Amino acid sequence: MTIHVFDVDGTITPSRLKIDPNFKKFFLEWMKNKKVIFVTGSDKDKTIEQIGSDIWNEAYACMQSCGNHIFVKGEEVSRNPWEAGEGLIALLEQFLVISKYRKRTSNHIEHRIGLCNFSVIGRDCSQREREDYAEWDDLNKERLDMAAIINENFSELEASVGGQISIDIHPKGANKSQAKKWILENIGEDSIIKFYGDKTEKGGNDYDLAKVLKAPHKVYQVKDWKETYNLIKNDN
Ligand code: M1P
Repeated sequence: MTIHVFDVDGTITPSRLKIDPNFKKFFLEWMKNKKVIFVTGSDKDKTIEQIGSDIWNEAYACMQSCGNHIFVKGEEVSRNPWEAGEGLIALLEQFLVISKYRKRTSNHIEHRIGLCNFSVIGRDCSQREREDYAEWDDLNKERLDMAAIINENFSELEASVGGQISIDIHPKGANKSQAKKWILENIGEDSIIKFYGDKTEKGGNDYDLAKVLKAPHKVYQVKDWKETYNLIKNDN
C-alpha cells in the first residue's frame, strides 16, 4: 500500500501561512481514497490553522513535533515527554545575545511536546520581519551554524533547520525518521512511502526521514507547494 507523507511548511503551505484555497480544494478531494500522513516540526494548533481542520482530520495520521506527538484520525496516540533542560535554554539565550542579526521580537524559545523550537528573530515577528530574517539567514547560514553548535555540545540532542526562521531541537533520533518506523509497525511492513519535503538536504528537518527512505520508497524534494501540486496532480 502506498502511504503519502507530507511535510507542511514549505511543502503544502508557505512557511507559517495558510494553504492556498484552490490547492486546499484539490487536496481534500485527492486525499479521499489515499492514506495521507503529515510529518511536521510544528504543533497541532499551528498545523490546523494552516491546513484547516478538515484536511487535518481527514489525514490518516498527523505527526506533530517531528513525530514526537502523534494523532491518528484526530485522536492522540503518543507523546514524547522530553522537555528542554536548563543547559540547552542557557545556550539558546546566549545565541540571542551573540547573534549578528540584531532585530528581536518575542517568543524565541517555544516549548512543544517532545520538541523545542528556537528563533533569533522570534516567533512573534511580522511576515516582513520573517522574510527579512530568512533572506539574511540564507546568506549567513546562522541557523545551520547554531544547529551544529547544539549538536556538538549536547550529544543526547539533535537540532535541525525547519521552516524560515527557526531551529527544531529534540532528543537524538527523535526526528522525522520516526515516521518510517511508525508506518511500517502500524500500517504494514509492505507499505511503500512517498515522502514530499522542502528541507530534505543535510541540516534540514526533512533530511533524517529522507535519508532512511531507500527504494522502493521515494523522496521528492520540492521548493514550494506548487511543485508538490505538480507532482501529485496525476497520481491517482
Ligand atoms: O516544520 C518546521 C517548522 O516550520 C515552521 O518554521 P518557521 O516558523 O521557522 O518558518 C514552523 O511551523 C515551525 O513551527 C516548524 O517547526
